[in-house]
Amino acid sequence: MNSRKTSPLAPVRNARRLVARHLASRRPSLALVIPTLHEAKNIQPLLRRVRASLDRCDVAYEVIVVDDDSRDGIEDLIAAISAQDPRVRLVVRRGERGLAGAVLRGWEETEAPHLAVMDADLQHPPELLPKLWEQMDAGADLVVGSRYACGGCLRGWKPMRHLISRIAVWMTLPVQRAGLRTRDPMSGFFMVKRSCIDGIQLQQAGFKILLEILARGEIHSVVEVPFTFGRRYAGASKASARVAFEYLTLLVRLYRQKGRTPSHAELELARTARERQQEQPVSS
Ligand SMILES: Nc1nc2c(ncn2[C@@H]2O[C@H](COP(=O)(O)OP(=O)(O)OP(=O)(O)O)[C@@H](O)[C@H]2O)c(=O)[nH]1
Ligand SMILES: [Mg+2]
Repeated sequence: MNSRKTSPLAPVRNARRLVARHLASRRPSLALVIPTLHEAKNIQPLLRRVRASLDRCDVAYEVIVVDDDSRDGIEDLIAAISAQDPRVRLVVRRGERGLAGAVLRGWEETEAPHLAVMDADLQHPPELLPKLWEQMDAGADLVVGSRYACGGCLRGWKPMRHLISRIAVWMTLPVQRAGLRTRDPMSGFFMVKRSCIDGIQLQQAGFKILLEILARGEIHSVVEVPFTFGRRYAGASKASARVAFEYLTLLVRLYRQKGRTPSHAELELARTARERQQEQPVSS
């Protein structure tokens, strides 16, 4: 006789697992990448909230955590979650570092037509994901979770960090395209259509991947969704002098390339011409 007692919650858990497996068999339309470096303490609460939020949206999604070989137990934590919900998976990069590179690697791992990114330390509220998706689904090319849009704010920052951040944003104005400017071009919380960045070689170093997408992507519409940037839940910040240096390097490169990237108006003209060509009847 089997003397092991089964938990009364076991049928509920099994049913949840079956639902997750069924949902995972759908082709993902949205892939959310979460870059991690020593974030094991944050990953479980984060993934719980991310899944609860995205489950409320009518979208087939997957979550790809890209870890740079932290060796802090994150592999086991994610293996346990993936066993329940195959929509969550882990990619470990060995011998590589860099937030932007990790995000690009995660996006390479998926064929989803909509790509997203958020930090792992819960400074980006997972509960905002449905709002971002709503705008994507309505047709925006790029949707930015914005700390500086009307209604957004920063919690717990020292005045000096606030000032530096404001100056850094102000320095991006010349490289942002007129008509497509966002108030938070350095946000790490956004969604973008894959087709807008397909074929563009983006910089692997540094933190500020959004700025480069704004400056070089084939973007026609940007929507900002305000949010409150909270405090890190656990663990230590990875922002450093090196990150600031990499930001300045990127900015200099974008200033130099400015004349060579099409403006918003030029992109619109090219799109209209393309649409007209497609509309023309094929003559026999
Ligand atoms: N894979 C990978 N992820 C990274 C790397 N550097 C940072 N991250 C992740 O990128 C996200 C943002 O890093 P944070 O340290 O939170 O940077 P921040 O939010 O600008 O700084 P704080 O406000 O001080 O937290 C977090 O999820 C980090 O774990 C890296 O080299 N590789
Ligand atoms: Mg952070």
